[in-house]
Amino acid sequence: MTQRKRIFSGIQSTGIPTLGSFLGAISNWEKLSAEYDCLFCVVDLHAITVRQDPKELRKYGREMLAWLIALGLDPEKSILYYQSHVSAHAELSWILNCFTYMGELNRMAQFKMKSAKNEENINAGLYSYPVLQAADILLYQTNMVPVGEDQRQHIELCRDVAGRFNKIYGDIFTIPDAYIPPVGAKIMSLQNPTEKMSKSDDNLNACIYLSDSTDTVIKKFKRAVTDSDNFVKFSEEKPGISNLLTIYACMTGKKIAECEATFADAGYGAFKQAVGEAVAQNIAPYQAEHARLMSDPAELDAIAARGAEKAAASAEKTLSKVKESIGFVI
Ligand code: ATP
Ligand code: LTN
Repeated sequence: MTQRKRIFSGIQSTGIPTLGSFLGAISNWEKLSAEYDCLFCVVDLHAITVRQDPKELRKYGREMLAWLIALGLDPEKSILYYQSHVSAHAELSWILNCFTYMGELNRMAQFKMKSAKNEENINAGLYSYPVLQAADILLYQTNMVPVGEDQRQHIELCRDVAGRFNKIYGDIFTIPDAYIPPVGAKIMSLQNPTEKMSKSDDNLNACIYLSDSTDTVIKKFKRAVTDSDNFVKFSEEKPGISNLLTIYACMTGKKIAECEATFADAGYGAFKQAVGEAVAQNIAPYQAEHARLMSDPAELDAIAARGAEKAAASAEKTLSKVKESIGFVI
């Protein structure tokens, strides 16, 4: 029997997941998990690159795990766990820091954006964030990393660092490919459609959280910023309407052209209402499942413990190979 290819992806426990992370990443995780050997990690070590309240961080950690399961990831088939439970991530990250150039990290768009937003706390962890991400991926000999468009640059860096390491020490790491969906890879803010929808946005109207009620979802779409020509068409000059068309297409499984045709004579009011309803309808069953899972935190912790045990066993194999190849006394 040939071995199944491996998938790894991660999500930060910095809040409730958004429609953006669902469409750009998690919905693909669910589809891919049938065919691949998967690890999905709640990356709490990454989360502390921005200051977090301890109670909130713990709450959002469990919340995120429950969301992943509610959204269709089966802990019996995929490995689900918290990054901080597997110490190999931090260990390999240190080692890879010594193989990553500052010039490479200086170019990272996410670092530039996050340091502009957190001027009072531009810490070394935020700077070397992509190195920890590379460690996450490389520890498991990952073949494919399903992420949104914003993570492309980090996966490229991971490939470069892995290639550099392999060139010096032999074939230690599998070089991973990014898996970025053709539609939905970058869902934009509802208030500023030239910026990514992000769960850490201060403007609550900018973002659909998967926990939002039907009323809230519909209200947020009604308030979504668009142009004023009232014509439902996908175009670079119409980022707001194009974003809503992308969301509607993802929710209904239709092609963008079909969606344009459906709303050709509708006007923005009716179109926004339809997008809101499609999203609310789509997320409602996940919310019910999430609530059920959250009612049993002990079971969630047990799932995470089993996940960490399996992940650690796999990570340890790569870490030992790395340590041996580098020349540490073993
Ligand atoms: P934060 O605001 O805390 O930095 P985030 O909302 O930007 O977080 P995560 O939730 O950590 O991002 O991202 C998890 C996954 O979802 C990543 O693969 C990321 O590329 C993807 N993703 C996040 N936001 C979007 C978006 N707006 N459109 C498409 N994919 C997204
Ligand atoms: N950086 C990602 C989260 C993340 C990740 C990973 C994604 C951490 N480690 C490994 C894929 C693979 C983000 O900000 N969304």
